[in-house]
Amino acid sequence: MPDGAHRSGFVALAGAPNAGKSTLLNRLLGQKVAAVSPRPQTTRNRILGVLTGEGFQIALLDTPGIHRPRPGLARAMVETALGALREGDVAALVVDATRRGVEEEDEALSAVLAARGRKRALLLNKIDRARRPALLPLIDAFRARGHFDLVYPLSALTGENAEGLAPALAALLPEGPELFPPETLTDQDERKIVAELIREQVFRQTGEEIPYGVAVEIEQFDEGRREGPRPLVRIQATLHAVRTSHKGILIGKGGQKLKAIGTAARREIERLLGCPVFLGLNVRVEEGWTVSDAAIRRFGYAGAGRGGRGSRPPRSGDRGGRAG
Ligand SMILES: Nc1nc2c(ncn2[C@@H]2O[C@H](COP(=O)(O)OP(=O)(O)OP(=O)(O)O)[C@@H](O)[C@H]2O)c(=O)[nH]1
Ligand SMILES: [Mg+2]
Repeated sequence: MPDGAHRSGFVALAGAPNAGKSTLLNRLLGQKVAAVSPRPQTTRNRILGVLTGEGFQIALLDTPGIHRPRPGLARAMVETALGALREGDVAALVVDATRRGVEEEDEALSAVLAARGRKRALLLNKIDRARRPALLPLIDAFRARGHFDLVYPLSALTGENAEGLAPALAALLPEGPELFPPETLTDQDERKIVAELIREQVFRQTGEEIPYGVAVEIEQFDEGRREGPRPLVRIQATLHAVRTSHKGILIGKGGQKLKAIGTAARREIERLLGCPVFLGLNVRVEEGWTVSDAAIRRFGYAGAGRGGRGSRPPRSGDRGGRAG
């Protein structure tokens, strides 16, 4: 920082589904820790990424897209995003700059503006695809609805103008020491990232409502041979489908679909782990899990902030998660 003070704090990346929050997190960290897909509502958890630079440390929180949710998994996801906004020193609204204007019901904008006492940043993403003349009116439209301490256009995908973002965000943070050891990259352990990389391929390779009903569970993560002369990590994972009819689609004719998901996921996992991987996938049906509080918790999608426990009694639709 120019004034020589060390700055540190939390920056919550919030925005509508598909705005590019997770792409931005991966870009800023220089490593893929969050799943990215062309479909909205890919991210289900808060993901911490730590960016340690010259004179600053930024704790970035990637969050699920904020939208008007129905009960169940979607509601849990939006609550996770709102919780992260309350924790951040900076509430950063990530906006798809190719959009025409501020939509009347921009839930993400309202949530960011409601984060009182926080600094606010407007990050206009996807400028590689936006029409330049349309950017200023778009910025004006957002500014007319609330104050932003920083307005920053960039492309998380191509990296255009991305370099200056970290120092610009750091300038909004309070003075303070590092919050994490400088080598920290994320709070997601390898197993968790692996599960997300598999789920990402489900999002990329299946259509309609299929990916929204899938949770991925790592059953086995055997790294006994990771350091050996012929390194190999063996991973066994289960895709939990919300409906019996989805199971067949996930497996595909002659197992083709599951094979394609597994092959693409394995490539990403090998890049992450830096060694060859055996990936075994199987599909199980966990009927109705997306509307079961117990199952949502079991798959790790609830209680992202404090006090996420016990606030609601079990409901009759709750099957308690012993299916399959
Ligand atoms: N052209 C372009 N596409 C982008 C950019 N950033 C992200 N995308 C694409 O936008 C889509 C959504 O990206 P994500 O990073 O998954 O978006 P998100 O905001 O995390 O979405 P949710 O997790 O669903 O809320 C993907 O297809 C990305 O490749 C960008 O700067 N330019
Ligand atoms: Mg995301």
